[in-house]
Amino acid sequence: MTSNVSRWALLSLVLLMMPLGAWADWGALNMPKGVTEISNEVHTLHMRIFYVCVAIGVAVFGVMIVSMFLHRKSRGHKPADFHESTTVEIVWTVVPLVILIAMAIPAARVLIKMEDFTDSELSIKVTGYQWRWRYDYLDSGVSFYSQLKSEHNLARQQGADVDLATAFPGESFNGEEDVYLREVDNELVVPVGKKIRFLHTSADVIHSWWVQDLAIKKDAIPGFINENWARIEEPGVYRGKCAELCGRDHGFMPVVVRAVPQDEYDAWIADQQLAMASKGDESERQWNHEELVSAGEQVYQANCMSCHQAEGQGIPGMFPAIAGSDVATGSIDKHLSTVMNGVEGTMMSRFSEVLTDADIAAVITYQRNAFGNGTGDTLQPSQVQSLRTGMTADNGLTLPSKVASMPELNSNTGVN
Ligand code: HEC
Ligand SMILES: [Cu+2]
Repeated sequence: MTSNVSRWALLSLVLLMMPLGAWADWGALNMPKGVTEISNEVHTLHMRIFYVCVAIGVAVFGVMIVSMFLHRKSRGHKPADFHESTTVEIVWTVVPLVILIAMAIPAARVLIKMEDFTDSELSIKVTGYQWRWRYDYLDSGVSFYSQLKSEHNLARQQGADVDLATAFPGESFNGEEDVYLREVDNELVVPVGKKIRFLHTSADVIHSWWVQDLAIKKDAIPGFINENWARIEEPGVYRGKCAELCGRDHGFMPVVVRAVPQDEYDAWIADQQLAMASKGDESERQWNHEELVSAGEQVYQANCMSCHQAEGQGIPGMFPAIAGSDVATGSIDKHLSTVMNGVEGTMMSRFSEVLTDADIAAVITYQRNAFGNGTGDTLQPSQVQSLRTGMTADNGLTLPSKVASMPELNSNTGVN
């Protein structure tokens, strides 16, 4: 009997030691410390409560194992048969209560700190879309969309067969460097050392903006604004993703936050403002056909190619071809309204808010002339612009008249 017991004891010991082999990966398993004041406090809290749980586990299971061992039947032990011990009841109510209160106090302190948005130095509105993020820097007027980089989007459509070495020559996706499906076209650039307030909302379904290193995971709910803040202490690139099942492609809306020193940030903001201002001018001026086609190719590659494919051939049964498409070779009104408003209930989303007038004019001109479509048509940014502002064409340009009177387009700009 004794040898039986010791054999079991030995086996259990060996089994208990086995996870130690995985000890080296503990850092990857555990919650990261992150790079903000709050994320560090969250981490400390997490570790402290984890150790409390470990201590309780060891104590409870220890008492159980020891008493089972000492009071086993083979030693002739007789069970006690008392009822309603007031002392025991008080002890097992009071002890957990004290432990819970001891854990709740520091946790509440961190929660209150998380909700304290006073003295924030910068506000960024984060809006979720299927499937991209929009960032509005409320203090400087800079705003843009951020979505999965188009090369990654194209590669993922090859499914499990994708050969990353061919799709991304010269790039290796290993360990920490594994950024496959985690890169975006436009990164969220923020200054270090500043208290940044994030305002989370959504334009369609519920999303969730999750960046571990900032200890932020906040639901983005249409019609609501959720708040959060972060003061990033170290410059660097911090990655995250949408953590809500927001539709078919919810796994493909990564977040990339690039934290830079203040002077670099100021320079970046100035660049963005300049770029935005020149985009305004871009829609005023007349473009020539070649300019539109080549600009359109860029827009197409960044925004349309992932579905309609590189040669405009589409994916049969999923995404229609642009090559020889009735829409892209037929009436320009229909083409424009398809791109501006999307097609309700399909994957073709509305681009009127995502793209500038120049982008829309360019991509339409491109689609009407590339892939053998050869219509020879040119659409000017100013035509798209006047459409948006609900104007009709008295500027001598031929405006697609049907589109101009579409109520949906006009209400979009608030001009009815
Ligand atoms: C997420 C996938 C997706 C993306 C990205 C996308 N489209 Fe589409 N597009 C579709 C689908 C799906 C349809 C078919 C809609 C329908 O059922 O009528 C479509 C239809 C079209 C059509 C009409 C084609 C036809 O013959 O019916 C045009 C033109 C078009 N898209 C242009 C664009 C442009 C321009 C862009 C980029 C700015 C773009 N699309 C980006 C999915 C996409
Ligand atoms: Cu989402």
